[in-house]
Amino acid sequence: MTILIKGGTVVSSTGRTEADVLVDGERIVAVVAPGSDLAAGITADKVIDATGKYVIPGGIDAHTHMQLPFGGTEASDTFETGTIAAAWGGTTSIIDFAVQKTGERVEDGLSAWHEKARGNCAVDYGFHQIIGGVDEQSLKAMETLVDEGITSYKMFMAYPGVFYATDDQILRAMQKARELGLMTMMHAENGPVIDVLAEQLYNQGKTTPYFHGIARAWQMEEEATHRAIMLAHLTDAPLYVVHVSAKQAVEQLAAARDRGQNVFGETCPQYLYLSLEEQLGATGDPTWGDFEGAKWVCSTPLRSRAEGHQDAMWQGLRTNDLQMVSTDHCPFCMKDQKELGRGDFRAIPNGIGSIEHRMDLLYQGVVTGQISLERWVELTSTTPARMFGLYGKKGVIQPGADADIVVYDPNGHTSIGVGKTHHMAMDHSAWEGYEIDGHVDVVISRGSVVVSDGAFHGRAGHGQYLKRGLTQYLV
Ligand code: DUC
Ligand code: ZN
Ligand code: ZN
Ligand code: ZN
Repeated sequence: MTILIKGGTVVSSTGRTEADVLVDGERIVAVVAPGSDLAAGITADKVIDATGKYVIPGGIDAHTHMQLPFGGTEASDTFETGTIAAAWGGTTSIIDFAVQKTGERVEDGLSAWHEKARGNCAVDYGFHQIIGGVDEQSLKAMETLVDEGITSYKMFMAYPGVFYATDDQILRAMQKARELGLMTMMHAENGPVIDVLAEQLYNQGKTTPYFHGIARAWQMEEEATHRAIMLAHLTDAPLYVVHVSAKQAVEQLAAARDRGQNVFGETCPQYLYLSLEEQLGATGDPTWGDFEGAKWVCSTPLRSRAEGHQDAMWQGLRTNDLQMVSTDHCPFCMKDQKELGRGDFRAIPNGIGSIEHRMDLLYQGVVTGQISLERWVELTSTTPARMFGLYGKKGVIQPGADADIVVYDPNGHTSIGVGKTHHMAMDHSAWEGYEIDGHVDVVISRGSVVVSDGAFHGRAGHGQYLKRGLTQYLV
């Protein structure tokens, strides 16, 4: 099967050009100037008219949690529903986190994750490995990850009793990672301090979702980010800080990068657009809020707009002190899930679902002049591919690359909300009512048209496991 995408503007991280794109089977085979002899000679089984539209490499969401057991329940998107929602939104690859729980063997955690995903994904998928317990066994197991195509692993400075790693454990893991070439990913929040603050608030009767954000103070994100950076400096290990939300954490990343350290940061749509004030405002009670606020409980938390955190995230994206935008897609329904924390914000499962909207939401940054069109592609596809060892196959439109392509209509429109464009397995949307200038028109995953004409044509099982190489982003 050959597909010709004709008349569009092909956008890469470095520029844009009018070009026709020819797909043969699962790969891109030619990118040619329109009107050229070469273009005139091309015939294809299927022609997609992209006139007036952008032709971009499929999105790569490098931070998702399908079916994650967490907070006494399990993230509500399966690999099937979550990757179908991804496809709808122009994301053609995800990197999910396989979990080794404390006390479990890394190999067992990983094979359980393969079991969940295999045969169920609508788009391609890879894994990072969560190391939930650093000991001799797990350090040894890290040695096998590269062969499994897993070249990054994550630790948590938060969640004592669940995933939490102490500084001495982090040091050992980073030393091992340095030896193996693995990228260390860090959830950088000081969990033990946050848990004390949360308990104190609870004991004062401050039990609504709003206090989740108060307890998870920016000081404890800045502090943990700094500590992680120093441990990375000491061990000469590259470091990738996930879900950065505090302005002060960006400053820590910027300072480390100015020193020449291989330190990187990711933010998420929620930290660009949503704030603690709006979380409160969306509830009935202007002082402490009510349970509605649970929809926006995630960690790191939404932060104060008055303090300038959202502006700092956009600035970090422009200055390249933040390199990527992933979702941290971790969906929970209100019913039976978020509701576990009614009366005690500490028991609300943490997470927001955004996998379907990342490309659209970030495109609004282009519309409002916060980032360039090229930077949009870089943040959502090209850098994720380079950062996590997929570049060439993914993240770029060029001959030889997988035919993961999105035709994006800048003149289209997308209304976000349950009952509108919503395919995630959630009974609400953190993005309800958002109106998007722009529209994901056609999505091609490894040569198959999975979304077009407002319909899903893909299937669970089309998505293949991505064995990733080492990071290609180091200086
Ligand atoms: N943050 C979330 O919001 N959900 C899952 C885990 C995390 O760190
Ligand atoms: Zn995290
Ligand atoms: Zn996460
Ligand atoms: Zn459209």
